[in-house]
Amino acid sequence: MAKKIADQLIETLAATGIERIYAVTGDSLNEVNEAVRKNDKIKWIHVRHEETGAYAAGAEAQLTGHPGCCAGSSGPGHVHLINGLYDAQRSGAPVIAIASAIPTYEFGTEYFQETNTIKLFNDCSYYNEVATTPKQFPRILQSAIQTAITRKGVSVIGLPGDLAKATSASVDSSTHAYPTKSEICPAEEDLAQLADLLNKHERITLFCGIGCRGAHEEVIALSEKLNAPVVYTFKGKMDVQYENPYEVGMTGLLGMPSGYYSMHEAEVLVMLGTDFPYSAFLPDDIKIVQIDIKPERLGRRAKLAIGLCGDVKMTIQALLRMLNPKTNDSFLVKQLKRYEGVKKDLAAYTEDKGETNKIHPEYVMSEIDKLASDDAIFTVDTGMTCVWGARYLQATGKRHMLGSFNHGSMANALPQAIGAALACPERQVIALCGDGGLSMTLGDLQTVVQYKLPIKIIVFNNRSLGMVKLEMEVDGLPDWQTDMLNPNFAQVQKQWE
Ligand SMILES: Cc1ncc(C[n+]2csc(CCOP(=O)(O)OP(=O)(O)O)c2C)c(N)n1
Repeated sequence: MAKKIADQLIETLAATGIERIYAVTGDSLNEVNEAVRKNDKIKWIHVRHEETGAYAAGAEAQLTGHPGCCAGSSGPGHVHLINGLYDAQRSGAPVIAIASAIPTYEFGTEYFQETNTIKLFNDCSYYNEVATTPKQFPRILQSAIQTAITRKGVSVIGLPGDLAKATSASVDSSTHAYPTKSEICPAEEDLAQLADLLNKHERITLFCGIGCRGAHEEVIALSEKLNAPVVYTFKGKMDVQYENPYEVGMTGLLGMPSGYYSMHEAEVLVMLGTDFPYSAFLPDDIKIVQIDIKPERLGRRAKLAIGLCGDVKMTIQALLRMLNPKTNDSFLVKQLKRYEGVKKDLAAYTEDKGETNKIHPEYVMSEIDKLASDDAIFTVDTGMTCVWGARYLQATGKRHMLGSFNHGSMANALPQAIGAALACPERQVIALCGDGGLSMTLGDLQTVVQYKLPIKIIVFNNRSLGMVKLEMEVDGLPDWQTDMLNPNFAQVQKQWE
């Protein structure tokens, strides 16, 4: 029997290794739903809000490195995907989004549920096309997958309902994608210039981002050779902090004085795999070096003495043999001592002060850190939960922490936990939610129940939009419209079970 376009789509996605499509079915998406029903390699995950599906697909991609997939039906269905897709795009998560659409013969007539998906998704994707003919579809699909996996971001395929049920056609171009892996290292003479700079200065600090993933040993070797304190970003924390005698904490809005001063009291700051967006926290009177796999990022946060394009692991491996080991460790010792003081101050918030009917969130977070398994996946909502997570959840080398770190959207923790629990069923998943955040995607508590996902959901119920309340206080504004009347969240979940 002739294959439909919808079947061709699902077979190709399955062959790419995609195991789930997060979606809410309906109208033009029903053919895709039916194709999934007939295919035993791929599952339909029926979320209650498409935004949840996009976040869950992004979480899968961030944890596994393989593309995630989500879908939304015509108009409002795919409009709902957008916040999660922005987050995936900003997080470097390969995600394929199927935006099903009105029939091709109605395009441009202000038809029921009509949107222009190319205009709609342009700012949150690397690839964004609408297929209109059977000959064109497999080429668009292949390009979408190829782009998502190589550029690490979102690809959107507009799929009109009439095309989804049309008979597929064969094409001469490839029907599958080619995952690529390149080894990128700066040129020898550029590394020699960097080595010369580092050999000439005494006080050097490393500032490590998520680009240091997989380069733990190399980062430690570099800091050891240079007696350099290691500061890290929130995104880099889980990959850098553990078994690291040189770490002095984070910097930035959620950071610590030890991280800040280690960077500001240095002579040279080496930024490794970080595009940390807050320039105000970077020193402007010392030499800054930036090494990043994406050369377009070089210099956009600070004036650089040297900017190099390279993979962190390979670059450090090549650099190490050019460096003279430092003998003076006074700068490092000073920063580590300051960090000890910071850790003591942070621990003070977790002490039991004997108060009744009050649980301090710092205490809760530090207890969660102790109780969580060695390879737990934490998801943290944007808001104060991020602050407590940044400070009290410790890296082990096997744990992961997901948040909406670049897009900064509320209500990410529960949806990301759903993706994490489905993609990594053998691992403990802990969603750390704000009450504002959880309320936004409350309906998807039911997705957790429906799929029997063993997610531990903790709600930091301060009955307010806490972080914004704080922002208002800091800005001298009257606190206004931040209080919330909440349900008993545990009861909500129980009633639905
Ligand atoms: C979708 C969205 N809306 C608004 C904001 C602005 N914002 C940032 S944090 C925050 C408060 C979060 O409140 P809650 O989830 O209760 O967490 P808390 O800070 O109280 O821990 C708001 C409104 C945002 N980042 N994202």
